[in-house]
Amino acid sequence: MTSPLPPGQFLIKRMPRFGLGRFARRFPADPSRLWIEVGGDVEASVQIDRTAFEAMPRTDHVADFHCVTTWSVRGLRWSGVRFADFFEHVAGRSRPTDDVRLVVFHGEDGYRCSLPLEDLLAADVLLADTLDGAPLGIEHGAPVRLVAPAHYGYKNVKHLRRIEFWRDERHYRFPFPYPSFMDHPRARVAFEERGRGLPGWVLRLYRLIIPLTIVNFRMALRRHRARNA
Ligand SMILES: Nc1nc2c(c(=O)[nH]1)N[C@H]1C(S)=C(S)[C@@H](COP(=O)(O)O)O[C@H]1N2
Ligand SMILES: [Mo]
Repeated sequence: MTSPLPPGQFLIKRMPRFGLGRFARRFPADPSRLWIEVGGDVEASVQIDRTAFEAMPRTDHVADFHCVTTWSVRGLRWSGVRFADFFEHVAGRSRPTDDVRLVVFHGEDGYRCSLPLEDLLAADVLLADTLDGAPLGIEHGAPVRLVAPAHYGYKNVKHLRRIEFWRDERHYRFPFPYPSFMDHPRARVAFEERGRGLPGWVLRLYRLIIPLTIVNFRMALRRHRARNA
């Protein structure tokens, strides 16, 4: 695995707990409870619990991970359900309208992000519940997170609680108070689609906030663990 890193990225050894500052202090109430609601432009909403999730075909996938702020980690070993298989299962039960094309992922911490359905059907896109052979911890998105390695980290929503299928963008907004330029509709790492309306290399400036963000997220996790000990 010595292929060059994508444009503007640099390598770090260990995956930190990371995200937008507003979500540093928010955690799932019960990270062991797998419960995903499926809704949007569908005929019927459905709920996926652990039993339903575990009945779907499982896949392993090794991938690098690239945060939009320019850090990357290599060779993460995820396992879970391929999004395409999940979609086939839920589409059968919830019957989305034929023209859905946008999927919105909601985390229990209030974070949300969207990707085109077409991008999510790629074979390397997973709903992952394990990382490097162990159940996903709260730092990396328990109970289940999206893993879409061709897209920047911010599309890889953690603590999944709700997935919506929509015909258009009307029902979606990047979480307040973050400006929409921070959210590219596809955010493909290979094309440096870091944000919308600005060349990707300009947003390499995000690099400046990495150290503070890592410390902020680490301390918030430590306090959370102390409170729940
Ligand atoms: N629910 C939720 N998902 C999220 C975030 C978040 O704050 N909350 N941050 C995103 C960002 S910006 C990144 S880089 C990755 C970080 O994943 P990690 O904490 O496992 O390293 O999660 C993404 N998914
Ligand atoms: Mo990120």
